[in-house]
Amino acid sequence: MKDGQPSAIYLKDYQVPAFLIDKTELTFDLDESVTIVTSRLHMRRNPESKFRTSPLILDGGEDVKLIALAMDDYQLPPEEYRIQNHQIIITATADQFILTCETLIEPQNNTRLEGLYRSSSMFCTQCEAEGFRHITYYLDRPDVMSVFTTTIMADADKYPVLLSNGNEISRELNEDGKTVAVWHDPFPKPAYLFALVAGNLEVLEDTFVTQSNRTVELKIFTESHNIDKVDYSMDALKRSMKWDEEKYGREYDLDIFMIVAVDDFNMGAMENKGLNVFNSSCLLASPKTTTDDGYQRVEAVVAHEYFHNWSGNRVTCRDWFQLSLKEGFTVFRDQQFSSDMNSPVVKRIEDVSFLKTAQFAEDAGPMSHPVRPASFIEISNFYTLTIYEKGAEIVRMIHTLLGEALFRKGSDLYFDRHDGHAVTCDDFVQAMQDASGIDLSQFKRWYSQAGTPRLTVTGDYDKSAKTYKLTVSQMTPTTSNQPTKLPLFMPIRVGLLDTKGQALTVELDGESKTNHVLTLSKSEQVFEFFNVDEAPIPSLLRGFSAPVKLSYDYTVEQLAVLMSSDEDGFNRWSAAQELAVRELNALITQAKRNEPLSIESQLLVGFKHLLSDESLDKSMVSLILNLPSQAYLSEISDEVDPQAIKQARTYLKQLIAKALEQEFADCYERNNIALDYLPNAEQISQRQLKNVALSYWNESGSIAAKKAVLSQYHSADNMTDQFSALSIAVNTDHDDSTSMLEQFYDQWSHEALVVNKWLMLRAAQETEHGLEQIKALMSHNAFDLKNPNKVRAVLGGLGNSVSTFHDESGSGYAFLADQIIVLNKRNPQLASRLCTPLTRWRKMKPALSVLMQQQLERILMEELSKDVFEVVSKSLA
Ligand code: B3K
Ligand code: ZN
Repeated sequence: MKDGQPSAIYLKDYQVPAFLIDKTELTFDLDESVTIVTSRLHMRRNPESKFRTSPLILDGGEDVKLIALAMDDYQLPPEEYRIQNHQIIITATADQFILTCETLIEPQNNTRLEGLYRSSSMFCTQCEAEGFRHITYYLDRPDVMSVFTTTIMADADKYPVLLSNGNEISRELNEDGKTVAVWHDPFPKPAYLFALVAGNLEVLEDTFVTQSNRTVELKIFTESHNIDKVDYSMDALKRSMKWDEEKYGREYDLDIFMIVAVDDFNMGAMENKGLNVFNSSCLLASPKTTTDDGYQRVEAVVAHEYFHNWSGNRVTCRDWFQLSLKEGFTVFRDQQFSSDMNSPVVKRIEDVSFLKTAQFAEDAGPMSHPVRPASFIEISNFYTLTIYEKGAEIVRMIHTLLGEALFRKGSDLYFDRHDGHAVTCDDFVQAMQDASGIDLSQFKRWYSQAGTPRLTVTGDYDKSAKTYKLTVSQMTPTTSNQPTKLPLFMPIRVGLLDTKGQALTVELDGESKTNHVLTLSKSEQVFEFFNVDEAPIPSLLRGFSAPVKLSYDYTVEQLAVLMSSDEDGFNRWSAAQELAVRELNALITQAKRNEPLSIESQLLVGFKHLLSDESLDKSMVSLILNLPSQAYLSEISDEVDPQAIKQARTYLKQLIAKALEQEFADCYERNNIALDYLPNAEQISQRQLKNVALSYWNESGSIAAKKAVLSQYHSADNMTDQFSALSIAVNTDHDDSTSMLEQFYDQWSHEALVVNKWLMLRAAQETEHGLEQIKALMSHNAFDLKNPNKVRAVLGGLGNSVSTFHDESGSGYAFLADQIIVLNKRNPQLASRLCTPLTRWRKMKPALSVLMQQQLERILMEELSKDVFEVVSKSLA
């Protein structure tokens, strides 16, 4: 960092705003060269602020030019205000006044993709968290809630669609050929929920009748070539609206709900009031262009953004430290929704597997932070897995502790009590406590303490007394800035099995059943079960009832029993993972020592059984067959050797593939049935199993399998099957992989989202000249540095390629650092996200660690955005 270093802001310094804005009237005169924004802010001093004479300070950005400033129609001369650090400071103000502010912005030059910018031929906005200040000067903080009226003027031919939040209250054509549309949103909201869209767009329309019988208009807008791909999103939206009424009693409140798809977008989607803006990758779906995973993502994101209408918009965050108030709760809600729409156990396994791979890694790294952080330099860096996924786990634990009925009582109280207000995580927990009568004071530590707790469990059976004692101890390793950790309050769901896998009905605290919830609150606690007829196998942390790392010294035989018989589906998967991890770790150790790899795999018997038993859930079987990922094995390693992990995974997969070649072939053939594509749970699980089986079968080296890969690739009528076959071919150096890749590009070059999949697959390819390939991709016609999806496809793909990224010369790291340095100026949010793989440097084997560190140090020498500076400097600290 060359000049002065950006400084952190702290939760402990929070003050209520000195001024409020009751009404916000905005006028946008949109144009391709300059856009003029005029605001009329109806302001008054906040009676709750103790600072009765403090100056008015409005946030702005380096890209906003002030043209005129007036107070109650009196033009302020330059000596009556000053601009400092992009803020306007006005020392003398009345207690109540109207501030008029005219600013000039250039959306066409906005490459940061926050504020107002252009994507393709449209104008669109992204204001969360602090984008609004790049549009005009404002009190850009979530606890300033205002009623917005927005006037949009734009060329009628080029921009027939003009949208903002709320309802359209008028629309007319000016004599200069511009349309003037006025939108009014009756619900007070913070500026981060403001949105504007202008473009030449097509629309899919539908309606939804709410539980109180109001008809809501639903509109999804896209560019014309994509309008055939939003039927599924519309369906998901209607299902979400219904589900939120039934599950949470939440009804939609405006007369219209709109979604717009844009191509250039920094994240997945944004919940602006009444006008959600989506990355097209999270909205568009069609069988031929979208995989099953893509469909499920669309369903989840549509639901997530819709659910924010209550958990985020009607009740919002007091300050950005409370981000998880809306994100953790809304992720929990979208997880529940997807679980209800599909298979609960499969959904849980997928979510936990993601949490344990990515959030646990974040929690153990230099950016580790509590779910309610105590400080930050750049809030955009805190849209993290900890805020979202761990935040959702915290809400899930409350749900487990309270049970369904009391949890609903708590959420009703929360929404009623805080409707229209900006509140804190404590307010959420308090509502849950008040509604249930359950003391959650110790539980609140989950919000302030970072790091993943470790649980160690031992069991002690007393044959004569028929009792079984479980001793559970917890400890959370220190994380940056938090040397001491206190014990946490958490639910641990457990059951006991006999040696054949039958559930034992046992007594705890006077209750006899097969499934108990223990509440752990101390560093060490003993739980005693009665009427235990034989020495049991404990099934611990069922459903992953708390986000912890658990260790219990199971024998291989016990794991095999859990894997085949536990009544808890999640723990069946978990036991299989544990077995696979043990074998992979043994192989990784051999690889690290340069020994020949060899193992007697205990997985074969279980896998053989899974492949032959047609009564089992196909998704579950697929999930169990998938070996722990490269990323997960890295997360659980003390010292990461990427090449050794890759070698171990390949070895074990081939060993299983060869031993069970016939079983995989049969399983593939049985499930390779032509179907009219539907993205439902039944079909998805069938395709999932078929493609996992094909992947193993191909790994066995069988010629028939190679033919099957090629034949599936060419005959597939849906993207799931086509892309699975292509990925299998590319990742195993199939003789036809080059021609398949070429054919794929030719077939899909007109579909941006499919091309992105192709970019990612090629970028992640394990080849000798990987870096040349990456460079060629970045100069390919299909690449565009302005489009975050494409950048993530190529540079994310690079991060996944062991041979290219972790090349021992350090060339992969240096290349990524080069790109971060370029993007740091164009799009700081994107640049900062791309740093993640380098931030893991301390855990890498020494030869690689030092090379990563050097690149971080090189980045730090540059003139950096706050975003990149924060991540890189914290990583090196
Ligand atoms: N709330 C937005 C995320 C905004 C990210 C800003 N850098 C999407 C979501 O979580 O629903
Ligand atoms: Zn969200």
